[in-house]
Amino acid sequence: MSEPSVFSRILAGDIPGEILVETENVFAIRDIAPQAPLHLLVIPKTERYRDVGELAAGDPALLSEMVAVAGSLAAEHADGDYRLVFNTGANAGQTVFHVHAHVLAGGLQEKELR
Ligand code: DGP
Repeated sequence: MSEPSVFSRILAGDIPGEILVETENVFAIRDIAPQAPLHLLVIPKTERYRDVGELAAGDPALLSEMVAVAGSLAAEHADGDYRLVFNTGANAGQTVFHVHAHVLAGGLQEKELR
């Protein structure tokens, strides 16, 4: 059994992190290194899926729930418009192999939209 991911440790309260929303299946936190005025992470509670490809193949309803939660958070914390980013693979910048969606919003600047 591998070690819990950093996100699971936040959910468990083992390391600090504000949980903005929690449902039966997903939760959301602020990214520790924000790249936009609003930068949240929406994360499934299960660590079973490493990336969005695995998640889409294995549990599309869970992926759908993540998208819905992202939209609700963007409406609650920004103007409702948002980017949803899934870094997939180390060469694309993925560092945590517990699938998560980056929600970027809040008056994005041109450099954030590239
Ligand atoms: P990615 O590069 O797509 O795997 O994104 C991982 C993100 O996780 C990265 O943007 C920074 C964030 N992150 C890593 N460690 C922590 C942490 O301890 N707390 C919080 N809030 N975010 C973290």
